[in-house]
Amino acid sequence: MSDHPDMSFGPPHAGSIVIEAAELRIVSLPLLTPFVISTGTMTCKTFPLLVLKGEGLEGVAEAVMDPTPDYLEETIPGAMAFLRDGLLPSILGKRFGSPAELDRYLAPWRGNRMAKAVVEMAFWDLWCKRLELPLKAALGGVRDRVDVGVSLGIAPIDTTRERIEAALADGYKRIKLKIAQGHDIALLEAVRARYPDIKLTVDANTDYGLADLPVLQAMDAFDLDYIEQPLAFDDIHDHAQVQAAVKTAICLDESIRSPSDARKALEARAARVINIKVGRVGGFGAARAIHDVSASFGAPVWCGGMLEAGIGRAHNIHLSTLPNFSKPGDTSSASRYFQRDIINEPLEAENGEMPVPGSGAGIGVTLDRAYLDTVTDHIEEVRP
Ligand code: OSB
Ligand code: MG
Repeated sequence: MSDHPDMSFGPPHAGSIVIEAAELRIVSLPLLTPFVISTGTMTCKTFPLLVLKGEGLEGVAEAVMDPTPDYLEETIPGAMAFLRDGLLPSILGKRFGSPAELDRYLAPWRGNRMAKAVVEMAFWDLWCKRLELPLKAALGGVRDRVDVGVSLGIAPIDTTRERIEAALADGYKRIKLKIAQGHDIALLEAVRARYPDIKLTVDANTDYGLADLPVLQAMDAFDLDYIEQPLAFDDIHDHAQVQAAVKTAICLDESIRSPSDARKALEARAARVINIKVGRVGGFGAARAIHDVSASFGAPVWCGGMLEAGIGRAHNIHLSTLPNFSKPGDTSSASRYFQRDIINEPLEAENGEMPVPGSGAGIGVTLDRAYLDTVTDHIEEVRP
């Protein structure tokens, strides 16, 4: 844990704020339906929730790492230790003039992007409350509602068709099917037979290898908007071979952790579409830079999801208002996942459009503290 002697913490000004204290929780919400992807099954959404406090205000964010390293390397136990013993003690009691200043402060530390993201995202909320600005406005967003689709977990084909029927009835603008080896072509044949014209995508969550090129090429027959993350989580290079061999656009999720990853992937023609998850890439500073570098390549982006509860969902919706988020995102209605959310305001899509929450400052939603306490497994206060 190094200090940053070159950092200057400027004098107090309108937008600057001291981070005085932090409340760190682990929250567990049962999922209404188990969510199955190629790497495993989730029956419960467990996540760290961070509240940063300063000058009478609070900023809040959810972290997206899983209990075990199923999606990327970070884990909840590892992140809790780093946040408690490293990251939070290093920022508590300090004044930051902007989220960009916090990003520069955290930049020397390698990796740990999900842990950095939860801190940066909570600080954006806090800073926006100080400035009395909606997060959307502070980010440079351009719309009041964002197009959304659904992500459907692996299930028997009949079940998937029922879920598609329900999602289309609700007006969702894109159907993303989770696939895995052996659960791909027959699924696509059955779905396309029933729904020849819907906007359809697939997400392999890294389940394929270069040896599977023939299967990936066979997917060209189904008019998919993109094939998401066919190869390994830590690979960009080999995706270029896949993109060269298939007509369908490749979209990268797991393998894009930074703006330079996005630049390299687009330069190498390893993908034509990027999935941005603010919680995966280290926060809004990096998410915006990935948005911008993708735009410079003419590559559309869309906002991914990690089954977030209301706080993380609200952050994602604000991010999705940036102009190059031109494909439907994964921030569908919270009621698709949870019996009850941890916020007071409903986050429900209308005809496939999710309204940006709140007209006031920050993320525009508020914690339902009484309910939150009943779904909190662990709580601690971190002080300087
Ligand atoms: O790859 O986008 C993914 C959920 C868990 C882990 C990885 C992914 C997902 C989703 C969820 O697709 C989408 C959502 O939040 O609705
Ligand atoms: Mg994905």
